Amino acid sequence: MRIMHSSDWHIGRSLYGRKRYEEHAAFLNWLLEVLEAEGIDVLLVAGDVFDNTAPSNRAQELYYRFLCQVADSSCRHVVITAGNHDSPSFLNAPRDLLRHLHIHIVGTAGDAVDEVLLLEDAGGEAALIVCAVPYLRDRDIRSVESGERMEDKERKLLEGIRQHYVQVCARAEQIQAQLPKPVPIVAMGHLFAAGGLKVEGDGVRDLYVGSLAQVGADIFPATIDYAALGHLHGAQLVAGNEKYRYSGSPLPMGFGEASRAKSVIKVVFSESCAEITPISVPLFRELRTIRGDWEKIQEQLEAMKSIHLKAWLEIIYNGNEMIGNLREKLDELIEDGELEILRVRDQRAAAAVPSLMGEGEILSELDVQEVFDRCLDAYEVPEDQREELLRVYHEVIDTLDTEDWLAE
Ligand SMILES: [Mn+2]
Repeated sequence: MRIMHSSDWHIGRSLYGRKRYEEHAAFLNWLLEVLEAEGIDVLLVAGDVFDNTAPSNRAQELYYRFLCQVADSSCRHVVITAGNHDSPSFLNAPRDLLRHLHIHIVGTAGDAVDEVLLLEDAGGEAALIVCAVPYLRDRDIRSVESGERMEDKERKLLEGIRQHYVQVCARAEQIQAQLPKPVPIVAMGHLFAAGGLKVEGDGVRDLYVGSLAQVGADIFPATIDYAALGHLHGAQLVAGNEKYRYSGSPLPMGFGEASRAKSVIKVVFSESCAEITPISVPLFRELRTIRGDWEKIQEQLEAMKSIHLKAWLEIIYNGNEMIGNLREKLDELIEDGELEILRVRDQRAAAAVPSLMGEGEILSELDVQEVFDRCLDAYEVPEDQREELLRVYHEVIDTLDTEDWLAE
């Protein structure tokens, strides 16, 4: 059996207000070609198919069109589980219909029986067992008692996840024992395995509020031949074990991830072993960060323009000079080019903010006039400009219905 493992597509995701449908469409087209070219039998998607619980029509169109194309391809089965971003009931709604296309959906955790699938090869022979475990929600697995301490909650949560895998894997072994010859067992999961890595700006949302619940690799019994995991957006092994992997997201999720290679994982089972090969996903849109003072930023933007680079940019200004119209100046520079600036961070201005507050003060204790006065000081605005600025500021304040505004 030839398997492809992917996860964390996050269809419908935006980056600083820009939708990324084009990239998702390009990725799904590419994936379809790879499934055919590699002769893949089973595609596994380990959660976070969509970026949110109510996907737009366009996001749904991309998803269903892809599933329809896979059903027509040489790839015989698709198994999709829900992640923490997905709505379990939304994914589940078309499951009976999709089953006719050999597309298996597990949105909600429930009875172990429903999560263990026996997939057949082209000849109708049993060829693979998949433990299709979705993201386990707190309420799916933990019995809440009043007055519990945080440690108790976390302990019970981890114990619940462990127990769930014990049950599901026991069911898989039971099915295995009834087969004329053994077949590989693959476990899916959408969880944070202990020791896993996140990077700033990779868009991984914490799984459990107030919890550091991380699952040890020992939750997978030795009978598991491969664990296809989702949730962490960088491709990685779990505890150094080649058999337990995160495929990572196919798109870089933010500027912090822009230089990371993206992949899907091919797993080919033969008689005795699994051959595991990551396949690089092409970059469908450049994401670049430019950091520096004005001269450096200008120089790099000119260089990118001269080679007609088509990219989304993050600009981090860290020069000493205060540039009031930074955004305007940047927009002028990239006019008529194929560059787009998604985010501008002015570190000089940002650094000035903490100095607005004295020690032990909190913002809500200051009135609007005090905040503005401190801004004028912090940015060293010359005295002769202050009167005019103050007048305009008061005009703005007066237009706000402060009564309603403060009552929020
Ligand atoms: Mn995710």
